[in-house]
Amino acid sequence: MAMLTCLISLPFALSLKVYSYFECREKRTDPTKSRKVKYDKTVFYGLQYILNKYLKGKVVTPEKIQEAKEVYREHFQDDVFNEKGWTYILEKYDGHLPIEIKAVPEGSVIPRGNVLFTVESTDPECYWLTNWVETILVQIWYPITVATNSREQKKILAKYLQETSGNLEGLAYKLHDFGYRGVSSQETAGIGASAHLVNFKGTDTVAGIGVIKKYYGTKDPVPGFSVPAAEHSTITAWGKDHEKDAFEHIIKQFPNVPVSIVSDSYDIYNACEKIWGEDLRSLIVARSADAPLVIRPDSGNPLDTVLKVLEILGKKFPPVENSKGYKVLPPYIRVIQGDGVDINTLQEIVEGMKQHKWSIENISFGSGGALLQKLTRDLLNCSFKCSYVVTNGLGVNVFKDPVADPNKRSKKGRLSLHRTQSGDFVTLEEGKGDLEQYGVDLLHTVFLNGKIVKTYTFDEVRDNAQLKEKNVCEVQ
Ligand SMILES: *[C@@H]1O[C@H](CO)[C@@H](O)[C@H](O)[C@H]1NC(C)=O
Ligand SMILES: CC(=O)N[C@H]1CO[C@H](CO)[C@@H](O)[C@@H]1O
Repeated sequence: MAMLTCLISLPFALSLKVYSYFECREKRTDPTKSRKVKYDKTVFYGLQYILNKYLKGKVVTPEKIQEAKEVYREHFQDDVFNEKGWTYILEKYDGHLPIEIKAVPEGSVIPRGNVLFTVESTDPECYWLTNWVETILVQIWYPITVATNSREQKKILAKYLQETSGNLEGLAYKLHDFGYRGVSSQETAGIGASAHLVNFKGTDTVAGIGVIKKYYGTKDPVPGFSVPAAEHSTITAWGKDHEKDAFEHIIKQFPNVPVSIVSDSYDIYNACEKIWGEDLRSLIVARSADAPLVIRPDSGNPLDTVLKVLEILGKKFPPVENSKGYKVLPPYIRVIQGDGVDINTLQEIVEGMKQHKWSIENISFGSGGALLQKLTRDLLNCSFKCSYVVTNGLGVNVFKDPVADPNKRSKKGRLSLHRTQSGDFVTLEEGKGDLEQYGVDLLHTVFLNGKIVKTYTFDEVRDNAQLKEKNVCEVQ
């Protein structure tokens, strides 16, 4: 498919270079469909993984050429495979790809509509390679989208945490990744969980830790943490009449660390009121602030359930009022809501808690499918387009501008990304960035002729994506 696109759209045999770019197209405000979350900016993350895993080093071999040739012949019922081109790469470059990729630093938070990376062929014989790598590179939409959506949720949490407690303590642990089983594959789990960890530190999707350690590296031994937790079978296996015994057994097993216990196997309200609030009360109040009981409801309307659970717990374990005038449960007891949490319900729950005068400092959230899987490339309009070619030694700016959708107009010519004096980002088209007045180009060469020439540690990625105070105010 990629090969056909480039042969059909760029058929000039004398083309010497093809230059393409990736962006998350700017959304235009459509008053009829105003989305609650605007996603004005995106977190650039995940290119380093793709380059390391799929594009660096000797990726063309005689065996792969042979195999592709056979598959293509059957697949297209024609000999369209570019055997000569691939053999040229194998012989001249020992199977390394003669392309250059320039990108913004990983973790950068860039407004939609700006160039994020560019790809160009570096050998006139291999002008066709640029569009060959398009499909795999565009898969970066996924880590970008997970990291962006997770960061928007962090903004919401930061805003309400600040308002209801006066500080941002514990923010990095407020949204825990519950998504492992809800994703399509092991690879998706690794990439998606690592993208969430750009913003947060709580995860049960341990595959993300492996991805970060292998492809980025961190100063800490691990970039994400979790706590012992009960799931339904560890409660229900005791039988319906023994929920209390199950609870008691688990909290006694973990006296010195936080322990999360799912409490809705039969009746979450009864569990909070009678079992936790009466039968086991003395065991709970004896726990320290470092080893609280974390009660996990897991069914019902998320907002109603959270409010009712807090109200019941508040009667049994009287809350204190914090400096901002919001109620906080005692340090030995917390709540985690991990069911039905997406960016919209999250906003509703924290708003509802605020209205009912509950601080969000001692509640946290878990999110699974909505965090890692319920996302598509359309959310941020991620796209890859050719903007410049050199043919017969002559550079030509190219672009598309479809009559049916002006939003899909693409950029022209060589591109560069700059910061203006007011701190905004601007993409310069048609090679204008070469003029000195715009300051340095923020796109750096990360890949050149088969080698990765610039890398980022996960700590740098996190630093680049960090929330600033003004971001918290962006939440409506
Ligand atoms: C982004 O994608 C959505 C969904 O496909 C579409 O409705 C919208 O027009 C696109 N916006 C732009 C700027 O391409
Ligand atoms: C009163 C109370 O329990 N406060 C705790 C709420 O959570 C924060 C952050 O996890 C703890 O430091 C407080 O002790």
